[in-house]
Amino acid sequence: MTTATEALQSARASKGANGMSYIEQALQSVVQRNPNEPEFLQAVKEVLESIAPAIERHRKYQDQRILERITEPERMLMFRVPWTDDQGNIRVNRGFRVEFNSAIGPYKGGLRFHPSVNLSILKFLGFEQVFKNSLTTLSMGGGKGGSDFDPKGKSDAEVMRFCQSFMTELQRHIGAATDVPAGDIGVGGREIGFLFGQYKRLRNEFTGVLTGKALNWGGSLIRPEATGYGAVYFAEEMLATRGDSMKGKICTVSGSGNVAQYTVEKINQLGGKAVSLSDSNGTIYDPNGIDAEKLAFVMELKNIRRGRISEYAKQFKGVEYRENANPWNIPCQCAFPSATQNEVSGADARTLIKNGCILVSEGANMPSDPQAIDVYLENKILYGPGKAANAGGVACSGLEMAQNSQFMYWTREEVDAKLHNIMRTIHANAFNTAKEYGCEGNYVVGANIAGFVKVADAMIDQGLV
Ligand code: NDP
Ligand code: 2IT
Repeated sequence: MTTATEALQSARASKGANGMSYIEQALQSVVQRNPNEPEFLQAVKEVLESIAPAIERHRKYQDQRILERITEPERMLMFRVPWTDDQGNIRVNRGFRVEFNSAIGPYKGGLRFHPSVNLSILKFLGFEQVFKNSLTTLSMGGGKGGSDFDPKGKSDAEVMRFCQSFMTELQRHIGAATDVPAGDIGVGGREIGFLFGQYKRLRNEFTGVLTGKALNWGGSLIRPEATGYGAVYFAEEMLATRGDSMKGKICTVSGSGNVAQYTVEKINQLGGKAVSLSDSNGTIYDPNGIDAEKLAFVMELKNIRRGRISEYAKQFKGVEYRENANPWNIPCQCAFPSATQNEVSGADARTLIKNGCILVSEGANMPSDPQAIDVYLENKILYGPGKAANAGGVACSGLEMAQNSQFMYWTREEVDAKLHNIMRTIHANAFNTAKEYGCEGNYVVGANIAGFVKVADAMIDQGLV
C-alpha cells in the first residue's frame, strides 16, 4: 500500500497537474524569466534536456527544486567602465561579472572583452562553467565576466587604462577565496597583467586573485597551452575508445587565438596534421600542414603584431585564403572548433561528416549549435562537448591557484602530467556516466550528468542557501 506522501511524490515525479514533466516546467520558467537571452536559454535547454535520466532516477533533485536554483545565478554585477582614449576622448563601456554558483568552490571563470558581450552571453558562459569546473575534479565554482570593450585597434596604453578602470570596480567583488577571474576571448597575458597590477595597488595584497598570470609573478607553466592541449588530449581519449589515435589525422581548427594556437601545437606533437586556422575575417587552408615554424609565425602575428590571419596566405606557399568563410567545408577527420559560440551550424556539421569527419572536440564554448549537435549524435561520431573537451584551461587555472596558495612553482612536466591526467579522468567520468545512464558513447549526456550531480549534491548538503 502506498502512503499519501508516496502517492503525491510519484505524481509529482512524472507529470505535473499541467501535464508537464519537472524538466519541462523548470525549462518553461527559465524561458519566461529570461526572454531576451537566446544564448543563455540555448545552454540551459541543452543541459536540462540531457540530464533527464538523472532527474528521473533521483527524486531528491525535484524535491529540492535544484533545476530552478541551479539556473539562477547567485549574483550578477553590472557596472560602468569609463576611460579615456589616446585622443583624450571619454569612452564608456559596460562591465559584468556573473557569479553563478559557489557550491563546490570560489566562483571561477574567464573575462571576455568583445563588442558582442552582453548578459545573455555571459550567463551562458557562466552556466557552462559551473558544470565544466565540476568535471575538472578540482574545487571551483562557476562564474564569467567581461565587457563590451573591443580591444581591436586599441593601443597598449588604451587597453591598460580600460583594464585599470574595469578593475577599480571589479576588485570589490573578487578575491582569492571568493571569485577568481582569468582570460577568455580578448583577454590574454597582457590584460591579466594590467588587471592584476591595479588589483594589487587598490587592495595592497599579492594573492592568486587572477589566473593566467605571467610566470615571473605567480603564473603557472602550461596555463597558456592548457585549453588547446586539453582539447587534443580529450580527442585522443575519445579515439582510443575505438582503437584509434591522432596519428596521421587531418584536422581542421577554427580561430587563431590562444586555444587554436595550442590545439595546433598538440595536434602536431601527436602526429596529426592541422590544415586550417581562421579569424572573424576569414579562413586559411594550408593542405601542407601548419608546422612548428608556421605556427611560430601565427603566434607572432596574433599575439604581438595583432594582425589578420590573411597574412599567413601571403607568407607561405600553397595556402588558400577564404574571405568570410569558416573551415567546415575543408575535408578532415577531426575538427576542433576553437573560436566562438554557434560557429558550426547543422549544415556545417553535415558537410563535415560527408567529407569524412569522425570526431569533433570543442575548444570553444558552445561552438556547435543545437542542430549541429543533433547531426553529430545521429551519425554517432565522437563528439566532445566544450564543457568536457575544453576544461583543461580552467583545470590548469585550478593548478595555478594551488601553486599560489602554497607559494610554490611546479615544473612544466609536473603541470602537463596533472593536466593530462585530469583530461583522462574527465573523459572516463563522462564516458562511464553516459554508460551508467544507458547512453553509451553520448558525451553530452555523460558530461552534463557527471558535472551536474556533483554540484547539485553539494547544494543539497549545504541547505537552502
Ligand atoms: P582569443 O581572443 O585568443 O581568440 C579568439 C579567436 O576566435 C580569434 O581568432 C577571433 O578572431 C575568433 N573569434 C572571436 N569571436 C569571433 C566571432 N564572433 N566570429 C568569428 N571569429 C571569432 O580567445 P581564446 O582562444 O581564449 O578563446 C576561444 C574560444 O575558446 C572561446 O569560445 C572561449 O570561450 C573558449 N575557451 C577559452 C579558454 C581559455 O583558457 N582561453 C578556456 C576554455 C574555452 P578575431 O581576432 O578576428 O576576433
Ligand atoms: O571558458 C573557460 O573555461 C575559460 N575561459 C578559462 C577560465 C579560467 O578560469 O581559467
